[in-house]
Parts: sequence; C-alpha cells; structure tokens
Amino acid sequence: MTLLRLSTIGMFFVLFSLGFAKPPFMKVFLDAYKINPYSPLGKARCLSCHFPPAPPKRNSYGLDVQAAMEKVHARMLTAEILKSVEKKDSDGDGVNNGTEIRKGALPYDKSSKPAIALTLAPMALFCFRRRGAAAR
Ligand SMILES: [Ca+2]
Repeated sequence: MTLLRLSTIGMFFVLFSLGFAKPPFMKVFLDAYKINPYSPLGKARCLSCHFPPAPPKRNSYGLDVQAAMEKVHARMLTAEILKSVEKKDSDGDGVNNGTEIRKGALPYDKSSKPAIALTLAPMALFCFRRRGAAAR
C-alpha cells in the first residue's frame, strides 16, 4: 500500500514537472511571433527548440537560442533574444530563422520552408517585366 502511494505521488511530480517545463519560454516564443497554433510551427510547441519526444535536448534552432541567451547571460528567454537569432539559418536551408518563423515554417527542419509562391514572387515579377519590355 505504501509503495503504491509513493508511486502515485512520484508519478504526479514527474507529470507535473513535464507538463510545466519552461512554460514561460514557450509563451515568450508564441507571443513574440504571434504564431498560428494550426501552422506546423504552432503544432510543434516545445519541439520548436527541442528534439522529440520532449525537452531537454535542443535542436539546431534551440542551440542557437541557447547560445544567444548565454551571450547576454540571460536565464529567461526574451523577444530581443529571439530577434537576435532571426538572421541565422539554423537548419542551413537557405532561409533565415526570422523568415521561416513568420511564415509558420520550422527553423530547425531543412524540409520545412515558407510557401514557394513567396520565394518565386520576385522571379515572376522579373519575367513579367521582361515580357512587357519585349512587347514594346
Ligand atoms: Ca532555415
């Protein structure tokens, strides 16, 4: 009976600590970028910075955020720290973190990029102008 009671109490503390691991970090991240909860990034939640199944091991974007926090000796994540890693390309896919996050893509996943229409828009405009110039 005592073992069962201790197991129950222990399980409660484990679940409690998992459920509330660094919630302020997540809130800062969601608030800073007004992330759509239905986008891939919104669904990723803690996995925006950590490898599955859950924290503490960080992915490439999480490591960049951690380095930025250590650089300013911060123990709490801020919007300014997040902005300081926006120009980086944590997953090396050629799109910087800020652009990926604002478009709902995953800054740690090479296969996740913002919608292609936005990437090709300047190219389409260039072709349209050339075609217009040739017609004159
Ligand atoms: Ca990227």
